[in-house]
Amino acid sequence: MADLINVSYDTQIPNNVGLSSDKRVLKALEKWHPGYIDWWNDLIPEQFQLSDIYLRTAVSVDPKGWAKFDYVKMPDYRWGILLAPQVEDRKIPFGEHKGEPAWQEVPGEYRALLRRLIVIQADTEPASVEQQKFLGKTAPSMYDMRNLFQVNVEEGRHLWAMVYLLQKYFGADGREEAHELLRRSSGSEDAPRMLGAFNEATPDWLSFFMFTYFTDRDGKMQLEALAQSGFDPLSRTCRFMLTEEAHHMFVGETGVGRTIQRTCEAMNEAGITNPYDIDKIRALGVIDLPTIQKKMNLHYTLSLDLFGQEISTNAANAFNNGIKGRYMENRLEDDHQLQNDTYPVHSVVGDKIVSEDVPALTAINMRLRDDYVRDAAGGVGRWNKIIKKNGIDFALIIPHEGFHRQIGVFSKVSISPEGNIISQAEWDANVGNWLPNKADGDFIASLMVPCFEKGEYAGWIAPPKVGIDNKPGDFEYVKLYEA
Ligand code: BYC
Ligand code: FE
Ligand code: FE
Repeated sequence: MADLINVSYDTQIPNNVGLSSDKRVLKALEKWHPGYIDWWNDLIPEQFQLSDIYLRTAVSVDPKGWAKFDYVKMPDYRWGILLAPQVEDRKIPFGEHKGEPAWQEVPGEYRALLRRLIVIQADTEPASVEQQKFLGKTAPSMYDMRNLFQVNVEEGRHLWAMVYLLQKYFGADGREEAHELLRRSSGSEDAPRMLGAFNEATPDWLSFFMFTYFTDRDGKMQLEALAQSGFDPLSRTCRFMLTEEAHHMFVGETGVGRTIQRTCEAMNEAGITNPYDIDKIRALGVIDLPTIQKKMNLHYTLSLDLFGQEISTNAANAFNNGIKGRYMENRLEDDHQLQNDTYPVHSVVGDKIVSEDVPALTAINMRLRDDYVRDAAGGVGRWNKIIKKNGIDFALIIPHEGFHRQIGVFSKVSISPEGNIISQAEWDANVGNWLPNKADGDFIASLMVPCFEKGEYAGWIAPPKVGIDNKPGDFEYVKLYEA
């Protein structure tokens, strides 16, 4: 197939995969479409569905042309199926099939494994939109509201991307899975989303920023690993999704950074130097730094759980079979097969945390998590620079990998943020200082008042340094119409 760069609009579903000549898949997607639109319309409050929002839409997948900005009503957003251009003669880059031509069809023996990974990836996308569904109502500015909805429509598109793979390559059970993706729902009792973090609430905007910084970054790492896949359509889909992911993490990093900036400014204006003078700081209408640390502790650790067990035969198989690779696989200098390699993994032995070398194949999840931790540390360092620049004596600290874990070797013990194994009683006595407690949540909720005047910002957050698409500070990012 020739490289398709420009998106074609000759069917209801914009795409660069030649849908108009693929009648079977087109029909299946057209059948799925109304359910998707219903899901979207039931989710996002009507007031926002009617509004014109300054969104970017992909109209081409080449590096310069894919982001076109214009006012769009969200239900009219062109959710498209966009794959990165096919690399000619692409070879499977790792595992036992390394060097063989990349698969253009699903390899029969790995069908179940591949489908499972695609379904899990797919499940997270609508889940995140569900978690964020009420945030529009308390947006701290129109700029932020626009960013929220940009993230939401793109997560919707990511669902389309995975549903396309299911419909095109997995026949009847792919259709069944596509259907189930619209049936499961975040936090539901009887049909919850598949992974833990995607059933948690995103109750306020600080959570939203932490989520897009830490949890969307798991998305980045997982997509990077899947972009290496020997199954070429999955690789191409993930490569294009990654271009959108960068903006989601930008929203998170700058959102937390602006929150910190405003807190520091308010402290300085009021002459408060002690960051632990919490009542006084809160009285200024800003979020104290220790509470920001607690929010970070929560979202960081929920995100660590998304990497699965440290030692996993699922992950070993996915690597060995050429289905899911490592972060930056192409830049790693080894045999890309890991038959004889080892990798250090922590475990709990008695009351000690020890490191042991295990076969590298089984430690693929751990390795990706280590790469994630390094990647996530960058922004935390930049947040600390903001605090320092404002002359306040405080630093955010990434907690120990064993703190507050539900999955893996640390899930059975209690560990402090510093990495000490502690008793249940000690955990219970301190958890309110380490993770957001009820009073913290209530306080943050009290600040979540909408600020819908163009160019204005709620008191707890600083304006951004630059506008979206280089727009000036008073740009009308959302034209709000009453329902
Ligand atoms: N919660 O052998 P293990 C994103 C299950 S985020 C609940 O370690 P594996 C996004 C596991 O399923 C990226 N269950 O599993 C971000 C398994 O169950 P079964 C999403 C969990 O497969 C923001 C069992 O425990 N994409 O895109 O090695 C906004 C044994 O575990 C959890 C992907 O994750 C958990 N946290 O590793 C929007 C990529 N962890 O099958 C979007 C696809 C594990 O034995 N998924 N379990 O019943 C994968 O690569 C892997 O499935 C995982 C788990 C890395 C998630
Ligand atoms: Fe996504
Ligand atoms: Fe994302």
